[in-house]
Amino acid sequence: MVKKGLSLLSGGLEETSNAFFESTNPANLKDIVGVFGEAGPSQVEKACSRAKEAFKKWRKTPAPVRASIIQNFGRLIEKNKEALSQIVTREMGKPIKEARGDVQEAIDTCNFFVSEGRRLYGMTVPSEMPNKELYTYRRPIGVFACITAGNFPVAVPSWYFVPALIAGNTCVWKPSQDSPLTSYYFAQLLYKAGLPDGIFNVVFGKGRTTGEALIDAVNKGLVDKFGFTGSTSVGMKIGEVCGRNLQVPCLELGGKNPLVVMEDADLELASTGALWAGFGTAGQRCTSLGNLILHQSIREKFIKLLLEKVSKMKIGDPTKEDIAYGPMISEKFMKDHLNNIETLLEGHHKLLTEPNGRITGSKKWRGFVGDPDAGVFCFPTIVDNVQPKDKIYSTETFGPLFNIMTCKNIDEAIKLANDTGYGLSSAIYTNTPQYVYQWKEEISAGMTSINNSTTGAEAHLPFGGNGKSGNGSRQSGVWVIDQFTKWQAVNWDLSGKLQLAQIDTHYATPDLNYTIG
Ligand code: UN1
Repeated sequence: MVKKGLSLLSGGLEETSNAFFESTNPANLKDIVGVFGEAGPSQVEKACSRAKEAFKKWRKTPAPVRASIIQNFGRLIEKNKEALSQIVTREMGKPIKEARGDVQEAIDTCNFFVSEGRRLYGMTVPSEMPNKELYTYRRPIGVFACITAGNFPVAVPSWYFVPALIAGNTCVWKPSQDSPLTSYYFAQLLYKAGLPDGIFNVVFGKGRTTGEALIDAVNKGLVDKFGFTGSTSVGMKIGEVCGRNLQVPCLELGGKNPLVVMEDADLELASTGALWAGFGTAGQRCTSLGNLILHQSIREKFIKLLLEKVSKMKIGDPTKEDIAYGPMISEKFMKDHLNNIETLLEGHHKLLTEPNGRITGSKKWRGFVGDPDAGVFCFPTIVDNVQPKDKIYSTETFGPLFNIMTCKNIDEAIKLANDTGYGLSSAIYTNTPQYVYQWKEEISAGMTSINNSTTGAEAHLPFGGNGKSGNGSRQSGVWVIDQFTKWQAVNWDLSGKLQLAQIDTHYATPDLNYTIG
C-alpha cells in the first residue's frame, strides 16, 4: 500500500513530508482513499535534478527500446484495467463505465505510440551542391514538467507522458490533488514496465504549493518544457513564465463548448448527444457542453425531448453501471458549481430544471441511487434564455450546467458558437451538407463534431484548442510529437573543400530572349 505522506516518487526513491493532504471518495466523504504528503520546493528541485541526470542516458537509449517499455506499460494497464478503473471511480467519482473509458484511452495511446519508437522520422534532404548531404533529426527536448487535472486522471497523463518518454524526454509530474492514488499506480505501472529510475518523477501536492514550486522551477532553469491541463487563468500564468524563458508550453485549458441543433436535425439523436455532452462526468470535462444553440423552429420540441430525457436520468453511486453521472470531483468542485449558480444567473434567465444546487436526503433527485448525503452530488441545471452579453455565456462552469440560446439561421449559430473567446470543442447536428461545410470552415474551435457530442475525442486525433482554450498546441496522434522534440538540421559536406551555399552553386541560366511564335 502507499506510504502515508508520500510526496516524491522517483523509481527507487520515495520521500515523505510532514504536510499532508487527503484524497477522499467524493461519493462517500468518509472513505479516505489515501493520505499523501505535499512536495515542497526542495523536493520539486530534487525531482527536476533527477530528471536532468536521467536525461543524459535516456536520450541515448534507442527509441525502439524506449518504446518497448511503453508497450509493456500498455499491457500492464490492460491487465490492471478493472482495478485501475475502480480506483479512478473511487477517487474522483466518474461512473465506472467512463472510468474504464479513461483507462482504455491510455491503452489506446500506448498502442498508437509504440510503433512511433520505430519511426520518429526525420528526412534526408537534397543539397544544392554535390558531395553534400542534408538531414533532419528529431531530438528530445529535455526535462518535461507537467501538471494535470483530476477529471481524466489516466487518459490525459498518458497523452503527455507516452509520447514524451518515447521521444527521449524525462519527466516531472504534479498530478491533481484529487487523484493522487490513481497517479501513484500510473507511475508504478511505468516502473514495473521496466522504466529505469529517475526518468519519471512524481511530486504529489496541491496547486498552490507543489504546483507553484514546479512553475518556479522553469525560472530556475530546471525545466525545458512545460505541459498543463487545467484552468485558463493558471495556463496564462504558465504561459507567461515559459514565455519569459523562451519556452513554448503545451497548454490545454478551459472551454465553453457550443452544440448547435439546426432545423433539419435528427432531434432524437441530438437530444441524446446534448445530454451526454452536458451531464457526462457531471459536466466536468474540458469538452463538456457550455452553450446549447437551438434553431428557433425546433426549439420547443427539442426542449421537451431533452427534459424528458433529463427526468429519466439516474444520478448517484458511480460504481453502478447505469448512472448518468456521479458526484462532483471534490467538495471544491461542488462549491464552485454552487457559486456559479449563485453569481452567474440573472433575472431574465429561466431555469428549466428544479431544484438546483446540491442533492441531499431532504432535497433528493427522483432517480437517485445511493445516499446523497454521503457525498457531493449536484442537480442537473439548464439555463434558458441566455444572451451573448450575459456573463454565463462566456464563463466556463465545469459542472452539470449548460445554457440554452436560440438562433435564426446558420450564420447566427456560428457567431454564437464562436464569440465566447474559447475554442476547444464544438458540435453541430444537421443533415444539410451546406451547413456542415460552412460550419467546418468557420468554427473557431480546435475540434468539432458533426452529428456527435462535444466530448469523446479519440486517442489519435489532435486534441487542443484556440483562444482562451490554449496556445494552439495539440496533443495526441502524430501531431503531438512536435511538442516533445526539437528539429535539428544537419549538413555534411564530403567534398573536401569549402562549398558556399547560394554562391558556389551551378544553376542553369535560361535564354530569356526566347519567345514562342
Ligand atoms: C478533458 O476533458 O480534459 O474528448 C479530456 C473527451 C475525452 C477527453 C477529454 N476523450 O471528452
